[in-house]
Amino acid sequence: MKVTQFKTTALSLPVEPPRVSHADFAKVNPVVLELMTADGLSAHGIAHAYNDRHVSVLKGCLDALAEVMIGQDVFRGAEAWQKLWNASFRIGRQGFGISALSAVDMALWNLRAKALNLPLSRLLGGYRDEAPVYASHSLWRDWPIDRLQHDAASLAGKGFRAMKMRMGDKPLEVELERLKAVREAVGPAVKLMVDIRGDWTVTDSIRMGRRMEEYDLYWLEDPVPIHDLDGLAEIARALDVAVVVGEDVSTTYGFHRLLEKKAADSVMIDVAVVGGITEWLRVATLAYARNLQVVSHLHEEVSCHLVAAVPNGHMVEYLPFWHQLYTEPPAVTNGVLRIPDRPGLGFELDQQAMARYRM
Ligand code: SMN
Ligand code: MG
Repeated sequence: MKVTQFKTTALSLPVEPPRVSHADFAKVNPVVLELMTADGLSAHGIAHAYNDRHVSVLKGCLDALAEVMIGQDVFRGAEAWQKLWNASFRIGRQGFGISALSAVDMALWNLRAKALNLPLSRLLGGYRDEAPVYASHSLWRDWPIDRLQHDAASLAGKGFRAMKMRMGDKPLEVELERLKAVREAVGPAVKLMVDIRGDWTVTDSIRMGRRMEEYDLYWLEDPVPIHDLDGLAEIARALDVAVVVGEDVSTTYGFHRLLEKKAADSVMIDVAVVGGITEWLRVATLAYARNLQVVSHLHEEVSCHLVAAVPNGHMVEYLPFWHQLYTEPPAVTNGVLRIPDRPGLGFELDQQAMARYRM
């Protein structure tokens, strides 16, 4: 079975309410890649930007890499990945270059699972048929304390058993007060995480990590910038609370360095940053060899399959950005996302919505 055609569609979707974490974003720009075969099968993968002006660059990378797949045997996945990797040399192996490669790899896996009439998670490993999620679509940096408390309690009321707050822009004492307020709002049973997006120093992180243990912090994410692997290792060594990093790390090579340095207690992998599903699974195996769990970053419609496929899959990040694009978007019940019993991703594009948001 060979790839005969492809189509890329650039979209512009509102993000409501606008999010403030490390950067403000009120827009998300998915570029959807659809791969087609001569037998009439088609399957999609997604890459995204957060800015209307950036999207043509991303679409250009995707068009250039998808082109390489014309005539590709769908069931020669490792060969396909290597061809994409070779072709990405001048396009770039970080940023939009690797996002584009990732989207092509995603679409290929989706196509394979559809051709075999299997849910993707089962083709990839089939460890279980559901994945626990954590709520990541609320509790932003600019929420006042009363809104933090209200939204945290409401998430817990909807059945979320884990949730993540954003921090990093305020004085440390203020951040502690905010964590305390959220802990009070949700009670002791809910897992609470904080994401700093690299805005603290090593000293801040160690001091704060220790004080946050009083509020039973479940993990501390990206306390310092990802390029400071020595700093991360120092923080991970000093703290009892788990240090989780990896959302900005691309390829097995990147994660190999991170793990060699012992810069993480648990690894976060973004399927659109790491190099697609092929590379996500390789990194999960690297982590498995060190008895580390893996969590996903974004893309819950793909990530749920990945976390459910591997024995060290821990949790799926739930941060819907483009649910409007699916006829039946991923739904969370009691803090768990059930893998659809449908072929491939099992989330199909709504072509009317695609037309509505097309740029
Ligand atoms: C994050 C990263 C990119 C976009 C939105 C949010 C954040 C997370 O670091 O982990 O969710
Ligand atoms: Mg993060």
